[in-house]
Amino acid sequence: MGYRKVIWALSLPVILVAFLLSTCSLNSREEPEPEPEAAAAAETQKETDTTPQIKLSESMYLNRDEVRDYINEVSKEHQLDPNKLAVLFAQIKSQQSVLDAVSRPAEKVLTWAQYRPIFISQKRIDAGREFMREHATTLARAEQEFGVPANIIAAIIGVETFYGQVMGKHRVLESVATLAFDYPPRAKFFKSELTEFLVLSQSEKWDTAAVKGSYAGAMGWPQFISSSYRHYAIDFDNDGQRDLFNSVPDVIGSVANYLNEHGWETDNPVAVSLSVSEKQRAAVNALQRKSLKPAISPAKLNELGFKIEGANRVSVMNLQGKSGEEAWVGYKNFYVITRYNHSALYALAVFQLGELLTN
Ligand SMILES: [Ca+2]
Repeated sequence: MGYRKVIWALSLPVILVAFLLSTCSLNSREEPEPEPEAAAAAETQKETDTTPQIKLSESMYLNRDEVRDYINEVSKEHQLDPNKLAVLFAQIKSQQSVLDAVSRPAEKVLTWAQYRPIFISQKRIDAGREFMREHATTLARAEQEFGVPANIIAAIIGVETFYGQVMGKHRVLESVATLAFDYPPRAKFFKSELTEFLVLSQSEKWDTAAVKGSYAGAMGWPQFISSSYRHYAIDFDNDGQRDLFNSVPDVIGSVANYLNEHGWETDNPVAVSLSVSEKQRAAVNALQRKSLKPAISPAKLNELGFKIEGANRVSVMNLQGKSGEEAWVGYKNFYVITRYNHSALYALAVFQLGELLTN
């Protein structure tokens, strides 16, 4: 085994050539045994090497059984070229910055008082109003077709990427592979997203290694992860392509389609703040649930003296705001926004920014 490992780790050109000439390397859990002609080819390759130099110490994915098994499986299952995949995986390495970022998402570590000003800023409000003016016709068309208000669509794009200005600098292939193979708590999810990305990338004819996004693989103006891109992105400017990186109409239509598909209720409310007295506080706090799903009957709130109407079930949130505790009631549409990002803070930021864009 040791000897074979040495062979396998000899140099990247050796690996690639051995790999390209010997497809059986992907069909076996064993370390691959370079075939004689492959070894010879590799020797020649060394002398007249024209391939880009990649430091082997930084590119170990192809050395790992689980990665080769993955390439083998995914290529069979989705008719992807295993050799092309191997070349792609030889170009990437595990990213510590991605592992650092995934373990401390803002939604998990910040209070509402800390989270809110990141997204509800005068600059983001002004830019959002400008965005709504500039794309009024498209937003109106999306609202008409999908029943989602223009200001909510604009607010999501504003919160996600400051209206297309900050779309992420990580290579999606590399960051998602890092999370798939080096972040055990969410390995299953990110392995599935990695596959979605490889399939999407092929069907959209992207340069797979070059596509950029967030540390978690979210892409374009609306930061769709690959599975969302595949299932919810639409061509809203009718040019025959779904392009969430360059086409604002496609972005607007896709966000509206996403919310619509997740159950947006046209003309129904999103959230309302509760003015809670000290006497009511404990009873209101007791209605908060861990799940974001609307599960509380409004009657329970109304018994406490509130007047909540227009829903069978709502959620109740108590958040640490700038001036103390803030209580909020979330409707089904609030829940739908959390399907975009599973966080009450996120949905409340979208809702409040949206309100400010129309005032
Ligand atoms: Ca398009």
